[in-house]
Amino acid sequence: MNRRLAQGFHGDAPSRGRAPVRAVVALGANLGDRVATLRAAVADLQRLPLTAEVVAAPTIESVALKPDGPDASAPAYLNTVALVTTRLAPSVLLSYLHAIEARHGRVREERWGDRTLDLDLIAYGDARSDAPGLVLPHPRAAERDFVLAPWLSLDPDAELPGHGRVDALLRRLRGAE
Ligand code: PH2
Ligand code: MG
Ligand code: MG
Repeated sequence: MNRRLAQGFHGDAPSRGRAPVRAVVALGANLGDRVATLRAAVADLQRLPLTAEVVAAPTIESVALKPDGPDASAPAYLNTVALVTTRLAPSVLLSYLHAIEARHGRVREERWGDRTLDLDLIAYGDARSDAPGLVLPHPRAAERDFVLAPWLSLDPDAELPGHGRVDALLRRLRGAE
């Protein structure tokens, strides 16, 4: 795709002078006032330094996915995706995402436990990374309808680096259900 975007990944290099990169952020909430929390989190993204053009998809409701599969007895999620054009390094952006989660009362306890807010960095331009704590693209994005569908609604030509077109991934996922 875009070489400048691919070159945007430089670990912890200083932010100044970086080319803007389009990052994909998935938002989810299944506790508290989900609508208000997601709205506030998108506003927080819009206030990030070195960041412009935050566009969020309409929210969708989805059954909570737990390590053993979907769990209809858990509170349902509201999910959305935001496209964020940023000059922040990926590790810095991720730190800001964690800070926004913490500001909205996120407590890190059990894996995939219920939460007031979850922000996942799904993709950062074309970057691929196996760095612990910063795997890019997000390792489970290709299997998540609640990530792919809102993303596709914002960008009909979206591609998940290393996995191909999001529309094809979503069709395959839905066909497999
Ligand atoms: N996030 C999880 C675990 N399970 N289920 C839904 N429906 N939506 C989520 O955003 C979600 C989930 C951990 O990241
Ligand atoms: Mg998540
Ligand atoms: Mg997360």
